Amino acid sequence: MVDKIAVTGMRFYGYHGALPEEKKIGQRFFVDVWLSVDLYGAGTSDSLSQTINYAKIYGLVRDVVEGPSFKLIEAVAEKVAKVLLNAFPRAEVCHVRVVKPDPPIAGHYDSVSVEIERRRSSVYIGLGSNVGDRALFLKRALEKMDAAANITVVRCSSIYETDPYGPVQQDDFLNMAVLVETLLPPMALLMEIQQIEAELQRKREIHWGPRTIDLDILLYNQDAIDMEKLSVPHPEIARRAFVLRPLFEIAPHLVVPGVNRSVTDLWQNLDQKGGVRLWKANNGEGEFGLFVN
Ligand code: A4P
Ligand code: MG
Repeated sequence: MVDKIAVTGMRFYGYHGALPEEKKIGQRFFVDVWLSVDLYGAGTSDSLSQTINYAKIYGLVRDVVEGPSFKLIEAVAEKVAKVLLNAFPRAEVCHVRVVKPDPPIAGHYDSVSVEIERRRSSVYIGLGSNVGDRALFLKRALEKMDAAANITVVRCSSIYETDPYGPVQQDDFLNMAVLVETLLPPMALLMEIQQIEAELQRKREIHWGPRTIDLDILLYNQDAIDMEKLSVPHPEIARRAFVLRPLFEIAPHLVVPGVNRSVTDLWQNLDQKGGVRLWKANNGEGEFGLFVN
């Protein structure tokens, strides 16, 4: 998206800083923001309802910068991006620059600043459970994800009961897939879902073994991520019926980067489609379309 709304050179007086005198005396802060937003509708209709009101941008940024103090301008920038992306669903990307023109350091310089870019990301997450009250663990995990700051559950598949996949002899799983929208970058999202696993008594005893809840990041936008602790798309997607079946239900046209094939293509051409049974259909009723009593 190349269309942008910018408000630059906003000037405020705030109390952010690591030193006690910065918190007491305060200092000047300059802020620039750029929001990527499709402006075609506004440009052709000449209607304010088709765009983002820049007066509101100014007010929201002022409330953050003149509000409670942070130690770091990184934290100020992060809060500004979060507030703006939450306030304006039309904005896809938020670019923020926070400048301290008079920081308390000796020497000659113009200013210090940080610049960040945060975006709304679409992420598919696979859920699995084969210990205890399996449906309750899925439900709790969904509730915790939705309650987490910066994650919203957008769409859920039905729940499927699946034969255990892999070498470990264990009970059948309940599996499902969900689409979430998040402002978190990939590693922060992984940490968040691992925290939820821990809260739901997940123990890491046997690799591929029984678990109260397993949350895997299947896809993060169309990104390819190859880090020590995070591989996205999940490397096993294309081989696993218990992942492809629920994903096929909620995202049939989604293309899996790397293999460059759609979920429909992967599911329909999967050799081992067996061992996946519909356990509870998503009928659109109740919380997340599931879990009506
Ligand atoms: N990690 C790397 N990439 C990712 C990612 N995309 N999402 C790392 C989440 N985590 C990712 O995972 C080990 C490490 O993988 C994490 O610390 C993270 O840094 P884990 O969940 O602690 O260990 P695990 O679950 O035993 O291993 P793994 O490889 O995640 O196993 P899977 O792939 O989750 O498979 N059969 C059925 N029918 N249904 C199931 O749900 N699940 C498994 C486990 C086996 N058989 C199953 C099912
Ligand atoms: Mg896992």
